[in-house]
This record gives sequence, structure tokens and C-alpha cells, in this order.
Amino acid sequence: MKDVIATYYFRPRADTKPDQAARAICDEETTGTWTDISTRTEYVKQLDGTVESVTPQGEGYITRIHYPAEIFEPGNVAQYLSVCAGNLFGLGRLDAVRLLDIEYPDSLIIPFKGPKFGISGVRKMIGSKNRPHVGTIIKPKVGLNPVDTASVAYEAAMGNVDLIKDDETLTDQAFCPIDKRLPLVMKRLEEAKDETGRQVLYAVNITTRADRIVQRALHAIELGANMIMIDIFTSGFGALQALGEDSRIKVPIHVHRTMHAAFTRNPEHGIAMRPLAHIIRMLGADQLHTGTVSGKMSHTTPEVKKSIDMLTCNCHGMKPTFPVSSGGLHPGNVAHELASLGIDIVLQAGGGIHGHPDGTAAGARAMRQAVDAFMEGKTAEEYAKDHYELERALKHWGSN
Ligand code: RUB
Ligand code: CA
Repeated sequence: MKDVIATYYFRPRADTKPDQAARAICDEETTGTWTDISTRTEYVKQLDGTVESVTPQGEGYITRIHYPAEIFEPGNVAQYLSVCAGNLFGLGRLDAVRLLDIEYPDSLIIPFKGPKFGISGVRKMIGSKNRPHVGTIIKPKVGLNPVDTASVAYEAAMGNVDLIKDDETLTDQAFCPIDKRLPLVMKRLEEAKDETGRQVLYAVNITTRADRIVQRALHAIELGANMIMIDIFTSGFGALQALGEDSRIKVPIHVHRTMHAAFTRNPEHGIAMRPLAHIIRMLGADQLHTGTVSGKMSHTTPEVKKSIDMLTCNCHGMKPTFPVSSGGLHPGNVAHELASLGIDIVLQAGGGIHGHPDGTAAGARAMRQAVDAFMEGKTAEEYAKDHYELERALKHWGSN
């Protein structure tokens, strides 16, 4: 394959034929514009795109468009997206258009190394084999001081979570600065480790402007961080790329996707999560949020699965990225998540742990018990008969 192939769903404006609409995308993103131009010489035309197909789907059409590899700058994902996900979204001849997938030739993938750790590397740090990981987001997402943040982390670790993370809006605010929070959390996790023998990861949110993120990551590592977290869409792809490519950063990168729904949610217009997940894996994410099949956030199961397939496929010679299911999860919907998405997944619960009637440690235990029940082939209800924390959780939230 030498072209980039982008697949779009689109719905043309009433006065535009489907083929013309697909052609308009293709021309706009390669050598054309709205009118013929005298500067589009013969040698330039060799870089024309091609519309491979236009097939009806629902209210609109699916098209596959080939862009010649030569119009891409290898290694520059900002530029890749300016072509495949650029001006086309604003074309007036389309009432709606959604980017569903991008396939790249090897020459455009080779510059990327992918995750440093991936699923197997993160599993090694935890010492887990064939089971899902359980994580928690410290809640409330903002407001706790460093001492209380560390206490919540300790409680969660005592309840046997694998991962504790900051929420997307907590970075380095005055009420809970990284310099105070991170050493305290790591200290309390050491205390928990002394008692349980288990290493827990803490993903500290280092999100900041792109030109400072490496410096912040290195500082966090100096302070003892064993995982870092970044809000990818608000920081920008370049920030993740800088972290992924820096050999001094020897901890896994957890990637949160806050803001994604602004472009992934509308089924007719925007960008599906799959091509974004692809890029985020290429750039070095060890873990990435891909959504849930239950819970509080809007979701469609096939789309979640397509993103997970992209993160975990044996492709490009890259390690797989650990998919993260998060948003309104609690012990009662664990079985549904695992049955739908498989066990190579991190299940994260914020409210579903800290909202347990008996507190954080009990909530963490209940999540782990719900996972254990699934792994032992039992329903949560059966398992709850002799697992008190799970019983309390199911009574509190029910199950689906
Ligand atoms: C979940 C949470 C996550 C969102 C993100 O908290 O804070 O940021 O789920 O969603 P809680 P996604 O467990 O209390 O709902 O991962 O799908 O982008
Ligand atoms: Ca959140």
C-alpha cells in the first residue's frame, strides 16, 4: 500500500450528488480547490487523490479516499490530520461528514515507535497476568488538599486497586500542587505496599503547555512518579509525542481523552475515536481511555470495540496500548464491561469506588471482587453471598 486511505461517512447537501461530494473532499485535501486553477500543472496532478468507492449507508454514504503518500510529511501527525481531518469538515457541499478510519502505508508509520511499555509492560509492573486491571480516579476531581489526596490513594491501595489516577482537571493548582501531592501519594503507596506487598501505580496528571511537558514529566519522575498522565486533546498530539520519544521518560503514559466528545459524539459529523486511538498508540500511549459499554458517558459498543481493536491489534511492530474503560462504572456493571470488551482492559471507577457506602477501601475491594467473580465464571450476585463489600455495592447501585 503506498497511499493513505481515509474512510468517511458523509451526507451531501441536497443539490450535490454523492460522487461530487466525495470528489470535493478529495480535491480539497490534495491538489484542487473550489474552481479550476492554472497553477495545477501536469506534475502537480501526479499528487491528485482518488475516490475509490462511494456506497450508500443509512441516510448518507461511505467513501474511501486515497491520498498519495507524497503529500504527507513522515512523522508529522499534525500534518497527517490536516489532510485527513482538515478543511473537509467545513465544506458547504456536505451537510455532514465523519472520519471513520485512516490506513497508512509503512513509510508513514515507521517514524513512530509506539508505547514504551504497552499492556505487557504495565502488567509486569503490577505482576498481573490474565485479568483486567482495576483503577480509580481520585474524587472529588478537584478540591482535596495533598494530605487528603494521599489518604484517599492509600485507602484505594489497601482495597487492592492496581492504578490510582488524578482526574483530568487536576494538574498543578495552588490547592494541590504536584510538588506536595506527588511525594505524599507515593509515600502513602509505599506504606500500603509494606502492608499488602502490592505495587500500585499512580498516574499524576502532568498536562500543561507542550513546550513544558517534558520538563514537568522529568520533574514528576524525580519526585517518584511511576506513571504520568496527559489530557491528549487539550494538550495536543505534539505534547504526547515529546513524552513518547524522550528516552529519559521511563514510566508508562496514561492518556485521558477529555474533550474528545466534541468531535467523536455526533454519529454523522466529526471524527470517530478509532483513527485518533491509532495516532495516540503510534505516539506512545501506554494506556488510553476508549469508553464503556455501560455507565455515565454516551457510548456505542461497536465504536468502543473498534478503538480497542486498533489499540491491541498485532500491527506496525508496536506494543499494544492498554484500553481503559471509565465513566460511571461500579461493581454492578463490571461483568457487562468484561463480557463485551474482554479482560485486557483497565476498568476505572471514581464514584463507583469512593461512593461505596463503607468508603474507598471497601469500594476498591468491591470492584476487585466483581472482577474476581467474572474471572471465576460467577455472577456478581452469587459472589456477593460471601463477599460483603460486593454485596453492599450491589445493594447500593444495583447491577446490569
Ligand atoms: C470517571 C471519570 C473519567 C470519565 C472520562 O469518573 O472521571 O474522566 O469517565 O470518560 P466516575 P472517558 O468513575 O466517577 O464516573 O474515559 O470515556 O473519556
Ligand atoms: Ca474525569
